[in-house]
Amino acid sequence: MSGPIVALTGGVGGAKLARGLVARLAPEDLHFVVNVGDDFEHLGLHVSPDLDTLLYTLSGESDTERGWGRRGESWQFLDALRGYDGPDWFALGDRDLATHVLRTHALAEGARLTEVTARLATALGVRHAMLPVTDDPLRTVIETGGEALPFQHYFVRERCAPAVTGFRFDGAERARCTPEVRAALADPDLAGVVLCPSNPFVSIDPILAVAELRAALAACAAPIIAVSPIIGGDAVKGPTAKMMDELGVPRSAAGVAGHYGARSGGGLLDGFVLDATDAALQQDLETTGLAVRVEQTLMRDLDDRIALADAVLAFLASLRTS
Ligand code: FO1
Repeated sequence: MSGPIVALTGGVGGAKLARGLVARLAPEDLHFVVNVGDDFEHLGLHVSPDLDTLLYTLSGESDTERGWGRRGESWQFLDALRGYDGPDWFALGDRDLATHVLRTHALAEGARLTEVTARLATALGVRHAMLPVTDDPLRTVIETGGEALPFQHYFVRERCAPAVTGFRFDGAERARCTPEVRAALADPDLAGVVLCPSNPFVSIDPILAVAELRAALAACAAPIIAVSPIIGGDAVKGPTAKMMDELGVPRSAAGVAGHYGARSGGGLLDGFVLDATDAALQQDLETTGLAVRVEQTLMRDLDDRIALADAVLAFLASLRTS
């Protein structure tokens, strides 16, 4: 490897590629910049779902069947909460609770989210840097025809049912990048940036909404690529495809590529990774100024994750030399 890679990631799809990258790159060669727009306060606890998804995925602690939370979970706290008629729409498992309690306590004592995340990661044996994009409050709000919903209310309580008309990233205009994120992107040896196959609207865009982050990407000489979260017109998981329909964005990998845009046309990306199912889109995408690579992007198991990580690293290497 010729220098470190920065990977921008949000939920489960991003964490799968992250797992593959971790298998290939040493901790000093890989930094994750993670969405905090999903964060919220629930029952006085600071919950950071995307940081937790990455933490549990990289430490082997994730419940892969449920798709969120910790494996081997028990639910005594939730049952007791129900006994008080407390808010049980957001399910906090007993083991998961330890993460939120510790995080909330450390933040109240004055720690930065970056610091408490590093402490949790180290304790669970994760050696690669998991960097929240900002330590400042940044909250995704889903605009619907009716009310505007805080992200978790839309996603978990309403099960993504309301039609989306737009997004707000409250706090983004005041949020600064953390010094750790700034340093990772300013590294003169930076070998590339990858936008993981996460939801572009609610996992990656809140990261990009931090002006300093966006400026750092625009200034970076290293290639920037994205991996499509859409395969054959559908999302592997989550509401990305539904959101595209509701927003009038073409529901295809090309819609995602167009959303980010080619650097040569004033957008963000130098390259885009398409699934083999969508190979027919390659030529059209290349005419927009993007380098395109066609790969098997569906990650069913660890081998798939590592194979996609290898393809991403080879793509970045080819863009560095071209
Ligand atoms: N997702 C659900 O669908 N239902 C839940 O009750 C739920 C609880 C939960 C608790 C802690 C945590 O870190 C995540 C949790 N998630 C839950 C997942 C999460 O809210 C979403 O998957 C992400 O925000 C979207 O990336």
